[in-house]
Amino acid sequence: MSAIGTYFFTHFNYTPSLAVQSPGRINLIGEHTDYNNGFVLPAAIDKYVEVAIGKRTDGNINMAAVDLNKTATVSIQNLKPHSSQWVNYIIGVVYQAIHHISANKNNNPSQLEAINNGFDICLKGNIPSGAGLSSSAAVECAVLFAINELYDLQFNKMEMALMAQKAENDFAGVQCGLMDMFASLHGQKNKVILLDCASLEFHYYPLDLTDYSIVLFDTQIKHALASSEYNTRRQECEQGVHLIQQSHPLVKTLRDVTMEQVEKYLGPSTDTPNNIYKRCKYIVSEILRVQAAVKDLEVGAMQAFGKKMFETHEGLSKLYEVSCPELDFLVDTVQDNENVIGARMMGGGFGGCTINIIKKDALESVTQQVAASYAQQTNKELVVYVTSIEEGTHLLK
Ligand code: GAF
Repeated sequence: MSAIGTYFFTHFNYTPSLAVQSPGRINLIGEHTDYNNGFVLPAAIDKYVEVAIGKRTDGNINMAAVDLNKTATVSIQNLKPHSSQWVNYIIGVVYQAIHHISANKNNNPSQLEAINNGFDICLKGNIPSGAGLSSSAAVECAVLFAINELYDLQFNKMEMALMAQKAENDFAGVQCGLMDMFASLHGQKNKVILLDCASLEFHYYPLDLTDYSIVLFDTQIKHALASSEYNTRRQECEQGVHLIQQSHPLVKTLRDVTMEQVEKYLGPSTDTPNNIYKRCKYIVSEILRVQAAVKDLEVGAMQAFGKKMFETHEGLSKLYEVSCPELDFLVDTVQDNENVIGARMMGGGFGGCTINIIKKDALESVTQQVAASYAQQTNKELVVYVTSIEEGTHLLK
């Protein structure tokens, strides 16, 4: 039995029907572009959440979170946002699954009946929470994948990603985009995925880093993604779109907007609030940057790719204003280091990790140097993850 299966047995005293592993994610480039219908370039990583699940017959969902040492029970008949956020990550996707099945006119009533009988679920993981590696998306995807298998619901991965996003929006209260759930479910070993968040088309690129490693430097500052700032950025982008729409009614999102339009309708010569101008300027340039970065990847121009990562950081810090002093310090520290070809803050921001592409030969010396300066500057320990790119959500044998 898998380790998570054993935990399940300890809690519920019977053998689970199945177990699932679902990874966290990195994102090479394309930050805050997902909810603006732009492009992102994420990958699944070697940090994950595991769940084991078994059927019940009394209509309850019994949950055991091993790492938190907590349990909870709710009735499946009455799913609504819970006071404990970890519970929301589980019941939010169950609610979405039930809703999705009920809304489908050709649904199979026996599926609804089966899922309404409830289940036991046990979860455990090693994704540091608040580090910007999408531990919550990994939980949502693991639970959804598990119930999809358990009840043979036949959802495809994109449907599950969209349902998990809706669960995060409606139950966890974060107006996040699709990237994290998409990456967790669709990851493939040693490949990054270019996702077009407008058409939902995606393409895998082998990431052949040969002499380089992807390294995450964790500031240990807990990002408060659910805090108002993330949702505020979204609103500011929408306000920018709204202003441009008055002259260009066909513009629906910042994906449809050019840099010239940003300057003309939102720039310093207009009376648009400066924040709206800065946010939109960053997003429109980042959407273009991801497309150019993918061309670098295609021809193996990793130095050019890395340079774009630094540019992204500059935009996130100065224009989008979602960085923090610790993240800026970590990027500044490696900016002129010839062994680091690219670095930037990653994820929602306000803490969490920077992502760095570092020459393998120099890995130890660079990390020691960065850790020492970080400790001196902040009095905090730098936590370092050398990451590998792994398979997305899957059943555990
Ligand atoms: C968080 C969100 F959940 C994603 O949807 C994305 O917007 C990201 O921040 C920023 O790129 O991880």
